[in-house]
Amino acid sequence: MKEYKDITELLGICYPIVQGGMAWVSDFHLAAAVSAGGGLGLIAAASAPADWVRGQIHALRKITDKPFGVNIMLMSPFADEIMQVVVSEKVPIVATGAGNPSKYMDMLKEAGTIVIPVVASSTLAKRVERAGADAVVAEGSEAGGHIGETTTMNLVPQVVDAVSIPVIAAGGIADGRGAAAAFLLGAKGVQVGTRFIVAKEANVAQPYKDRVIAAGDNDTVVTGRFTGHPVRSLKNKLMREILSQEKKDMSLEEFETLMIGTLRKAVVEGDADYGSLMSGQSAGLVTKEQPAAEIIRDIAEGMKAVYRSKAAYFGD
Ligand code: TUI
Repeated sequence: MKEYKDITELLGICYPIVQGGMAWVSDFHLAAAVSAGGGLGLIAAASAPADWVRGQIHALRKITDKPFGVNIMLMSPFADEIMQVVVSEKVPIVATGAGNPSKYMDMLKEAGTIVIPVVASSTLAKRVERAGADAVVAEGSEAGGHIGETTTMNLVPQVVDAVSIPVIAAGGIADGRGAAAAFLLGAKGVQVGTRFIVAKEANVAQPYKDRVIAAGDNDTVVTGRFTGHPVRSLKNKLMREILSQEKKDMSLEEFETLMIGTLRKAVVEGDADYGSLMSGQSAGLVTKEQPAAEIIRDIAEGMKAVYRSKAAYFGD
C-alpha cells in the first residue's frame, strides 16, 4: 500500500498527506476517517480541556488502529495538561501550533512520541530542529486560522534550506496540483486543512461547509493583525464588522468580546453570518463534500497526474 518514502515511513501512513488540526472541526470522527483513509488524522486539542482530549483519543482508538496524532495549540491554557495526556495515552504523533514547543520536547521524546511542530518561519524551524523535532510543518499565510506572514511558495523552500528534518508544506494546498508544487519546493509531505472542513465525516454545521464550497479566490480576510495573532477566515457579516472596527482603532478587549465563542457558533450552531468561518485561501478550490478517504485519494492521484503530464512536457 505504501506509495511514498520518507514521511510515510516516519509516520506509518500510506500517503504523505496530513489533515490539519482545526479547532472544533478536527474531532475524532474526522481524524479517524483520515487515518483509516491512509493519511494522518489529527485530533485538534485547540482550547479544550485535557479530559475532552483524553475522551477523543479513546473514541478514535475504538474506530481505527491506524496511526493518528493530536495537535496541541500552545496558546491553550490547558497545553501543559494535554501534554501529560498524550504522553500517558502513548499518542504516537504530536503536532503543535501557535507557539514554540521546545520546552515539552524532552518529555515527548522520552515517551517515544514523534513531534511535528507547525512553524511559520525558518527561525522557529531551526529552533525546534535543535530541540529534537522529527519533522516540521511549514505553514504559509494562505492557510486558515492563525497565520504567519510568509506565503507557502516562499516559506517552504526557505525552511527546507534551513533544516535537515523532513518538511511538510501547508497553506493553500487542496488538490494534487498544490501537493505536486509543494514537493517541487522540497517538501516531503503536505498538510491539508480547508478541504477537510467539507469532509463527510467532519462534524461541521452545513452552512459552514456550504460557505467553504461557495467561496472563490478572494473570499477570505485576515483580522486581528493588531493583536499579534492574525486569523484568516471567510468574509461574512462578523468579519466585515471587525474589519471596520479595526480601522477605527478598536481595543484588544473590544476585539476579544466580538470574537469570543464565534468559532463554536460557526462549527456547532451553523451561524454563517456571525460565526468565525476560519478557512484558507484554498476554499476557492473546494467544490464538494466528499468522504475523507476520497479526498486523500483525489489529492494523491492528482499529484501523480501532474508528474506524469510534466514529465511528458519536459520530455523525460
Ligand atoms: O496554529 C495554527 N493555526 C491556528 S491556531 C488557532 S486557535 C487561535 N485562535 C485565535 C488566535 C490564535 C489562535 C486557529 N488556527 N497554525 C500553526 C501556526 N503557528 N501558525 C502560526 C504559528 C506560529 C506563529 C508564531 C507559531 C509560532 C509562532 O511564534 C512562536 C515563537 O515563540 O517564536
